[in-house]
Amino acid sequence: MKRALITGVTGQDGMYLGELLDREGYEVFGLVRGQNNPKVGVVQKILPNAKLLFGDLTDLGALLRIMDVANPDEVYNLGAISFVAHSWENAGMTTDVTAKGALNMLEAVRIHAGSKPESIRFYQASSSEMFGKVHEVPQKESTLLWPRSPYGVSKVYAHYMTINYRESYGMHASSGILFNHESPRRGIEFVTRKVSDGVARIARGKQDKLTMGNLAASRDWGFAGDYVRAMWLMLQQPVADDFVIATGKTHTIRDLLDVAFARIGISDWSDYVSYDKQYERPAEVDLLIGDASKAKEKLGWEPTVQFKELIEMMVDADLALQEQEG
Ligand code: NDP
Ligand code: GDR
Repeated sequence: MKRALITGVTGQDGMYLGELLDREGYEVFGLVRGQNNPKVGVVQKILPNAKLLFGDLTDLGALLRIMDVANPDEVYNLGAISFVAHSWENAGMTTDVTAKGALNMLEAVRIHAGSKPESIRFYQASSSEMFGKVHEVPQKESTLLWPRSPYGVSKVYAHYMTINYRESYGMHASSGILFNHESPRRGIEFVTRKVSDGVARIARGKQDKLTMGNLAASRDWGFAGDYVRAMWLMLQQPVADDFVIATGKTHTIRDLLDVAFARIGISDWSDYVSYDKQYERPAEVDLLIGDASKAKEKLGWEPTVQFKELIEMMVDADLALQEQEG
């Protein structure tokens, strides 16, 4: 039975990945931070077979202890401060967790693997935010990185550190440059879930309006369930490498509002959406659209869920949740 360690198991991707690895017959270990993490109950319900280990990405000693307990064949480093807007106000902490946390994890894997650095396969959760002020459309693995936030800068550090450990120590370390991916498990702070939740509340008469920031930004949105499959496929390759994972289609926040409101029968949402400057960012990433042809060719990976279906799935899930809550 293969063993896998997931950092960030309490996050959106951690839960989907844990389910996939469980189906594939792995023994799954998940890193959980904090002394009383409120998401433990949810994870235990979704991943009843997973073993939860307690520690923090900023604590190398804890990570070394966790590596001893889990003794994994594969490590998926998904843990991060992942909300871009939050990263300006918490730049130091974002650097400690999202950048140096990845270094700590690479070190823990390198030290645990000893004389066989290639024996543990490592996945780093890199991001399309590394492209930032884009220098090429669409963005691919070789596109110049120009991050626009403390989060993006931290991800660039972790990305190059992963490549550096592969080149310096011969580790089987891969980076997935994943574009935005969403699901009903997406955190409420991110724009898709904020909209699906808000629209469901408006439909149920619990909320009057949605207050939003920049509606002109474009994102390449896919489904998280598809994207964790790409992570796993990367670690099944004989040689470690870096891959862009994306749908190749881009939509604005306005398009997102169109689809979400249409799902509850509202075609003109202008009366239901207001603007607040607080949701604007000090520097914006205007346009993201990925070219995942390398992943298609080498991993056989393709997305199965398109934008409209994804947003409708999220609105339907939030409508059901509102119904349950009464
Ligand atoms: P989430 O924000 O849902 O999950 C982040 C996870 O990191 C949570 O489990 C969180 O724990 C954990 N974490 C935060 N700080 C620490 C810490 N100090 N020590 C240990 N764990 C910590 O993110 P997603 O699931 O959406 O994303 C997974 C990864 O992929 C992240 O690294 C993200 O940056 C990256 N990514 C995501 C994309 C997306 O569109 N979703 C696209 C590209 C990259 P807790 O629950 O306790 O807060
Ligand atoms: P992003 O996701 O920054 O792309 O990072 P987010 O959903 O937060 O923002 C997407 C775009 O929507 C605009 N926007 C708003 N965003 C939020 N959150 N709230 C609003 O009210 C709002 N109004 C407009 C933003 O300005 C932005 O342009 C996500 C995270 O999952 C990262 O961890 C990951 O690396 C990248 O995707 C790829």
